[in-house]
Amino acid sequence: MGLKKQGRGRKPNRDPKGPKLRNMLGAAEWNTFEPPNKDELKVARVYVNYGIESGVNLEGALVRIANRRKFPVVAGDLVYTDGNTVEGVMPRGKVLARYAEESGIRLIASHLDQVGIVCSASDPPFQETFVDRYMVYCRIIDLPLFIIMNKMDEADPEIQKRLEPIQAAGVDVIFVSAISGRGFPELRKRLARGITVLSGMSGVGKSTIINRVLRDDEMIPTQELTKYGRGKHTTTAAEVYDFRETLLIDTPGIKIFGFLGVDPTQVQHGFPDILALSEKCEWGGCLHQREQGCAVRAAVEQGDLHPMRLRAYTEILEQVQDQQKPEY
Ligand SMILES: Nc1nc2c(ncn2[C@@H]2O[C@H](COP(=O)(O)OP(=O)(O)O)[C@@H](O)[C@H]2O)c(=O)[nH]1
Ligand SMILES: [Mg+2]
Ligand SMILES: [Zn+2]
Repeated sequence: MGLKKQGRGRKPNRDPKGPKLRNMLGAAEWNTFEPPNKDELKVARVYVNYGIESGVNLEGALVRIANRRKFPVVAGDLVYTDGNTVEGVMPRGKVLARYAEESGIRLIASHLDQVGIVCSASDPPFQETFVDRYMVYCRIIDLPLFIIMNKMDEADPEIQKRLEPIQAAGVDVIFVSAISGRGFPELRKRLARGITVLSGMSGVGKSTIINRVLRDDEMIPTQELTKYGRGKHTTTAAEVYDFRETLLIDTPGIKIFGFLGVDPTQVQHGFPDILALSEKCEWGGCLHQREQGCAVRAAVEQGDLHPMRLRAYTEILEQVQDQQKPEY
């Protein structure tokens, strides 16, 4: 009895770790709210969340409105407003979510059509495992993904070869240099497909790319960007930029994705080589750990699959399993 009461007393809906998040990746309805008087309100797009306020695009003007604790908002959100405060949040479509031990799952950006992972061909060095994490997440929520390989003006000569397995798995790679402008016509064409989140480690060149994309396009004068406090870099927050008929969202790289509600058997969908091998596993729900008759582990032992691949997969599997622990 006492237990039940306690359970009800918690506020799962407002707690970022609450059980409502279980369906977040599927529907992204978490913490959305349709106000009863929505006909009297306007709809604005959140460009950046400053904490107590958000910078929103309201009928073409960038204005600041007050956030409300009960409706946390992220870059890309469509919110209802009277022009002064956030009064509601529309359902979010596809989202990017990260996870941290201390804070649980946090949304980063919403209403996404595609993800561009920005990587560097020189410094910081390219890491396949960084791409793996995005592949798992994006395959699970069916969000198109491509790679922007930047700094091709000083590329590591091995880089093209290292990308071959990723391209073979169906991921497009656009080779660019934000310094020389190489690859930018192709990049702009790709970015025009829809709302694109650009994500990548610090220092890979995201800000330089966005500046060049916008400047060459003559859509937003650079002084407009600085006027709204951009350019000075806050790597923790996501920010929206207008690009042609659509939007670009700058975000920091994600180390651990928010995988809550994801079934551990889905993880292999981000690893096409492991997925193909798994068809021969004895067990239907084989996770390729200690199961009998596992074809994936057998392939590693026979030298047909690089042990790094199984390790990369297992690392993400453990994150997914960790986030399923009942304390949430
Ligand atoms: N050589 C080279 N350097 C670049 C390129 N793009 C960006 N950089 C440099 O890389 C550093 C980090 O760029 P920045 O855009 O701040 O990276 P961000 O942290 O991802 O936003 C800066 O010193 C840029 O001048 C490129 O295509 N080639
Ligand atoms: Mg930056
Ligand atoms: Zn197996």
